[in-house]
Amino acid sequence: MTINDIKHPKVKAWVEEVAKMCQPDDVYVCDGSQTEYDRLMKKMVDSGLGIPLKKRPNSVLFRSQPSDVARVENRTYIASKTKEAAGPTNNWIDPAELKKTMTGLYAGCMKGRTMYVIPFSMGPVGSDIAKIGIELTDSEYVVCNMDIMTRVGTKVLDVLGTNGEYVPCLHSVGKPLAKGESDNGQWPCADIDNKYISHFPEERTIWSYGSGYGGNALLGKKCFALRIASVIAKEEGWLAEHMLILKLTSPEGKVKYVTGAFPSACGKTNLAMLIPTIPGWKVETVGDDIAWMKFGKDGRLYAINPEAGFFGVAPGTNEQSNKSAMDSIRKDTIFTNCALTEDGDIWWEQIGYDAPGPLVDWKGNKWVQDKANKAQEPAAHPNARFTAIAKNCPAIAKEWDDPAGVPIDAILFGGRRPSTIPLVHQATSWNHGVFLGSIVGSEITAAALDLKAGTIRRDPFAMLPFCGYNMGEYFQHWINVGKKSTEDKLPKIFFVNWFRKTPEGKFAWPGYGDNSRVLAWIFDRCEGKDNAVKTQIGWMPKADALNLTGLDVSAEIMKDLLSVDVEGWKKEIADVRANHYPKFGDKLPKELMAEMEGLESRLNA
Ligand code: GTP
Ligand code: SPV
Ligand code: MN
Repeated sequence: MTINDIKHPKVKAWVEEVAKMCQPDDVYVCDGSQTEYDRLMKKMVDSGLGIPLKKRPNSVLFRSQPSDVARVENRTYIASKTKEAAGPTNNWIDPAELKKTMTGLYAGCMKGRTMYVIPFSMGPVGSDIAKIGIELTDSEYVVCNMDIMTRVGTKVLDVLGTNGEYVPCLHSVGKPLAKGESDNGQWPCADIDNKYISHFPEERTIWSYGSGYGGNALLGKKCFALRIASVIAKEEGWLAEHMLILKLTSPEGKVKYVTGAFPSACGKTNLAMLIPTIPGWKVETVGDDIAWMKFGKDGRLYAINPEAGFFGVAPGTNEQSNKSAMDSIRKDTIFTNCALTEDGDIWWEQIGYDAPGPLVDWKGNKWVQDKANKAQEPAAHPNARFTAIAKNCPAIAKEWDDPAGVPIDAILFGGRRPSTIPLVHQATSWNHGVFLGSIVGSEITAAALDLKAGTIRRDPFAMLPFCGYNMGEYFQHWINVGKKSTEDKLPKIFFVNWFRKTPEGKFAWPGYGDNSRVLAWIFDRCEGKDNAVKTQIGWMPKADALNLTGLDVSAEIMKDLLSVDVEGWKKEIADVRANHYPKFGDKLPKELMAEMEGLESRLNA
């Protein structure tokens, strides 16, 4: 389709204006068809960017520049009119200044390339809950990934009509081509100091420059469905969250729906696709990364997954840890920064078997596995990813794309915490749960490029990199949401930690499928079963309330996992009081201060 197929005058004018600034050779409007996807994929294979995988039908491997493998948090901006609106945890630049800088970068940046117009819907096309975006990009990789991750094409333009609302999303890799030049196997992106992932919340606009990586470039995902949507959600009284959504069915056939916010690379995809190790239980996937939750007429919170695919962490994914993900990526998948085998398949660390021979690693170099060398560089980047179609997941729940959403019974918070935080505990009220969300901390993972992996940082609600406004106001919004309904209808809130370590530095809890044991306890809590004791920090499992049949964990370790580490918690709260909460100044809700003081006095009693 061409620009003249756009019937929405405002969209058309904007596309023309951007084309004038970026000067692409062509403008092409995406129809979202398979033919279009195949043609663009072929173009990338021909230019040496993509490597078709003989072992996986319709699947292609990409290797990015080593500087473009993850989100860049210190190049991500919330350019609200005031710095205060962006808050203490976001990078802020005055919007006029940022636009000036970026307009300079955008000038002529698409020369030698095609500018693609991607009309996309977050949520089922045409449903009340869905929101439309239009991404302009000079990257075929972005078009193909957006095709999988969102609903793209003509049908979206039809819904948009001549005056529908949309979020304009502008993206360029920032690498114009000279006449006759091709990418020639070189992943196009700007150098690291020239990347800008910018959000203009008042205008509901996104401008991204210089990166081709997922979270920086697939603008429907973190930029729109979290940063911009969180601003809209605050205004409209709902929640846009970095959460998985799962459907949990008990052996009796009863169903509960659970959401969970864990920071990047902390286990959302795995929990959403879990295969229980306890008999009779079933987990099905509704979403693995983002949840939009709105109140139904019945006063309950209903969640939808606004995405249509999974952009999942590859390393650690194997038949044991996540069989459903392995099944989802057998075909129709885009792999990024995984290693390549000689027979045309992907490989990564902890894929469940040794490298079947010499590999080409994610940097494009020959790599021979040396198991004796514990310091060997990994063959796949730790943040290597797969982009897979949700419908290809065998564990997908039948209601995964129901525009009505699913009623949420429980919300989990968690992160990678080697000590202090027990395997599971439950908040005693909504506000206590909001308090727990506000103090989430985690060891930093490889999902962001510019942070030091391994150190612990606070990542409230797993939203630190994704909240589009002042985090103190975001806390208040969560408190306010609780006032819109009653405790019996609101989801119960839990804090989980699959990542406790033993003194030897091994994971104390086996995790993955065994997390179903914790989910079963949570299910029973939601049923009102008498399976918990009240402790200083909240409700915890009564002795024998957690099903441990067949579990290979010593009684001593289980005791550690399920008791209150009073001294550890005192340190935790001292850190919240001294270092975390003061950041929010007078934006910190008084309810959270009260929760913190209550916990302090219970720990000191
Ligand atoms: P994003 O896509 O970055 O938002 O991450 P995510 O929260 O969906 O994380 P994901 O489920 O992809 O897990 C990231 C890493 O954690 C993978 O390497 C997993 O193998 C590992 N992991 C997931 N669940 C568990 C668990 O229960 N225990 C342990 N030890 N590791 C886990
Ligand atoms: C995350 O980092 O939380 C992701 C991957 O889910 S990205 O889409 O790149 O943000
Ligand atoms: Mn994520």
